Amino acid sequence: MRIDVVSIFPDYLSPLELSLVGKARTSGLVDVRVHDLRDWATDRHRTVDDTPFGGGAGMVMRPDVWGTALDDVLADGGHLLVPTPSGTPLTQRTAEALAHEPHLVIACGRYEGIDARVAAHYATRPDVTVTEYSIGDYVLNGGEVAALVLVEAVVRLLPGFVGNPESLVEESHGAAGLLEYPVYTKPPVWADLEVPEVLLSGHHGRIARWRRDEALARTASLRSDLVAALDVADLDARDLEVLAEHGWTVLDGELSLRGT
Ligand code: 6GU
Repeated sequence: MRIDVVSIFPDYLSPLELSLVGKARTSGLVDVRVHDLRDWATDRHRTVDDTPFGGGAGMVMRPDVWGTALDDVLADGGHLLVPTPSGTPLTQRTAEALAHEPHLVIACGRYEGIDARVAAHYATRPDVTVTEYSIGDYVLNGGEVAALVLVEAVVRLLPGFVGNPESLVEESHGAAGLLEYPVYTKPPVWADLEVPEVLLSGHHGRIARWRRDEALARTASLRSDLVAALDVADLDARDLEVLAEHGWTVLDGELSLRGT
C-alpha cells in the first residue's frame, strides 16, 4: 500500500517513523510519503491560505495550491481522504475497507479548512474516491493528528502486520460489535485486587463465557448505540440474559431498551 500525506506541518507526522507503523514501512508493507504543501505554493512567501469569501473569522486554504499538489500525488488516481470535524465518523469498518486499497492520499487542512471546491473537484474524477472523515465530536486545529489516527488504524490491518491475527478479531469494535472484556496478568493479587477466579480455573469454556458476559455488560453500560446495532441472530440465550440485566429485551426481533 502507498500512503501520501500532504500538510503544512510535515514534522507533525514524524511519529509515522516510530513503532509499528515505522516497522511496517521498513519491512516494505507500506510506502508512506509526507509532503509539504508549501512546496506547491507559487509566491515568494509560499502562501497557502487567504481570507474567506463572505467574511468571518480565520483563513481558508486556497484551492489552486491544493489543486497542483493533489494533481501530482493523485496522478495515478487513489482514495483522497480529507480530515475534517464535519466529515463522516471514522469507524473500524472504514479502516477495514481502506486496508484493501492500493493508494491513500490524506490532505491535512489547517485554519478554517480547505476551499470546498477541492473535495468537489476530485470527486468528479473517475479514478479518485473522496472521503471527508472525522475522528470524533471535538475540534482539532488541523487534520494532522486525524491523519496519524487513520494511518495507524489502517496499517495495523494490512496482511502480515500483526503477528497474531486472532488479536484483531477479539478487540473492541471487531466483528462482534462489542467492547473488549477486561484483561489481567500476574501478579494474581495487586493493590488488594484479585484477578477474577474463573481466569485461573483453566476451564476454557467457562473463561470464554465469562469474557463474553463482561463484553456484553461493558457494552450495555457504556455504549447503548452498539447494543442497538447488534444482530439478534448472533446472540444466544445467555447473551440475552446478560443484556436483560441491563434493561435490554427483544421486541419484534429487535433489541430495545427498557423505558425507551
Ligand atoms: Cl478529522 N479534523 C479536524 N481538524 N478536527 C477534527 C477531526 C478531524 N475530527 C474531529 N475533530
